[in-house]
Amino acid sequence: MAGYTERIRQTDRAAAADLQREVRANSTMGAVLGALGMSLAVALVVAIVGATGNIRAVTNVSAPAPTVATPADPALVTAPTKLQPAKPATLSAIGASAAAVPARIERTGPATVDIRLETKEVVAEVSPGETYAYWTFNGTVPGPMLRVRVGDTVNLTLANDAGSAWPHSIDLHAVNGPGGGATSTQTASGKETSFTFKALNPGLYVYHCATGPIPQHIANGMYGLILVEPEGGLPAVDREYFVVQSELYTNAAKGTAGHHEFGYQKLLDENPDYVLMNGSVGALTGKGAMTAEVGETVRIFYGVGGFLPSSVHLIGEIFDRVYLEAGSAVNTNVQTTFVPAGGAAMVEFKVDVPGTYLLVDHSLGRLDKGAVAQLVVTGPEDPTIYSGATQGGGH
Ligand SMILES: [Cu+2]
Repeated sequence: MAGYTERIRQTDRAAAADLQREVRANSTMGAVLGALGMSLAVALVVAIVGATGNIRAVTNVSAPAPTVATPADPALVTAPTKLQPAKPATLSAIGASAAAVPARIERTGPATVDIRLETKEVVAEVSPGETYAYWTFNGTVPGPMLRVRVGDTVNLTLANDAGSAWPHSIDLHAVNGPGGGATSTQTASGKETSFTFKALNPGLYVYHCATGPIPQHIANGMYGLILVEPEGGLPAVDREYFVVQSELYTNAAKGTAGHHEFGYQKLLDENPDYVLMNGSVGALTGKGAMTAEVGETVRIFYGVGGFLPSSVHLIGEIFDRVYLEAGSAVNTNVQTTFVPAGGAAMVEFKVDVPGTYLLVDHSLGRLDKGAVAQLVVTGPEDPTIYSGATQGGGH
């Protein structure tokens, strides 16, 4: 064993000596280069010339990188640190109230229904001190929730405000017909158009503007929901709310004071600055929160008006029933339901315990971009169901 150990020591000493020689050589080379004022790149060229004598190789190695053309509008690519000042808001609030759901349809047969919508371009705060030029249906984001019954004949009129800089239109996913109505409703400012459709399929559908560039019109706020009630109507519940998730793609991050301009490159990259429920930061929290009493059943009509699919989750509750993709199939006992872009879901649940519940997209980074709503439940506690604190964290 002693002989073996000694061989190891000798090997170690030899390796240490090699290492010391290498370090000395490198520091000598560094000192020489430093004294000659040579950069490492130049030294590399010298080394290659020395090794190969090939001037062409040197030319290739030392050639500068190809010049990349400067983008025409750097603001679309690089977020400025400072924005133009916030613009005066033309509306006090842009976000539609979650409670603005039309009443349940009680009639037992189909009817002819007249719906009139007005497209309007406005400036509003997405958050205090942060303004954005929204494009809207009826001056809110999302646009108003519409409610008809299967078999109804719908006469839809679209008026475009005289102050609009752009033409607008409407494509309702509830329509069977070309463009969902968009081919009939390309409407110049100050004009109006109309078309008629029969609501053949029950369910909850997204509607949106379909005037080019369509992604820009949608991103600026032009979407909403239309419910086509089934025969006999949806089951009665105590409360109904509607929530539409969407994004804003601007030229600065959420929280940057000033006027945010539309940022098309961020839309292409699917990298929004804001992810919102009902159009603005905090639209559905605090004074805008949904409310319910212990023991009540709640239905939320949930749509995705923007481009990011959503994993809809109510922290501390379980959806007793989910109308998958807002069609006719019902799943039960669901923790998180998936809503695709341009799609919707209807969720129903009974609230058992008082407290503040957060409705989120479980891609939770989006919470910091604004995607959160509150449901405030009041009433007596029930320690047989839950005996812990009723306020505080979660996730
Ligand atoms: Cu539009």
